[in-house]
Amino acid sequence: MNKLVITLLGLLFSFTANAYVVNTNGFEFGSSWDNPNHNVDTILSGLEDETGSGLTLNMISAQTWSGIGASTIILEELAGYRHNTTFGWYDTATNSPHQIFSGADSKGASAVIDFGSMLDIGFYIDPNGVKNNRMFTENELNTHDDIQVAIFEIAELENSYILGWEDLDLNGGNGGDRDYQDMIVRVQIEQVPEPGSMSLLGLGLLGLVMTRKRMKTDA
Ligand SMILES: [Ca+2]
Ligand SMILES: [Ca+2]
Repeated sequence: MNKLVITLLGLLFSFTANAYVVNTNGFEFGSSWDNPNHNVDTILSGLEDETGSGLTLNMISAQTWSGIGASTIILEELAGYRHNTTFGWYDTATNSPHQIFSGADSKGASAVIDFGSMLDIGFYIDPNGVKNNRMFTENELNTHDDIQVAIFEIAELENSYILGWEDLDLNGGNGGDRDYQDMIVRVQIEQVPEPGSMSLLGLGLLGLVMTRKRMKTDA
């Protein structure tokens, strides 16, 4: 029984690398016009988290989230528009915008947001601070349905994502450099705590222990 518990704990807390592993799942980035001349996947693979542990970033197509709030931090801004571009969240029912970061906010700026209730939300940027340039995590809201943000799920952390924005209108493939690093933001979605989740985990362990004991008795 002790061995079983130790093995489970080991799986929960073991990390293997010291940098981020980035899986783009076949998505192709362009050649960046910015200095440094890197795409978002290269930049993210060089990141380290607070503990120096490695994390796995899987690119996903999820474009909206459900939650009661969020924690956000700007990881990087590399574009010419970086002094003016704003970032915020919107209620998908109304598309009403709520600014989180102003253009003056820069790398390292963080914020905690309360949605006011359980909502379906997305995130947006206003490139160069111009509302008419607005780009959304829901690509069907963008001109030509363009994907203006690369969204990565952090595999080892709950409800944690990294958004890498391309701030030039891709214009159906005729614009932008597709480097998706003009603004890189990490977000953690706050969800309603599930009081039963810990006791369910406990029941699962108990089930495993009981099965093993029964096998021993049979043998
Ligand atoms: Ca800025
Ligand atoms: Ca770009």
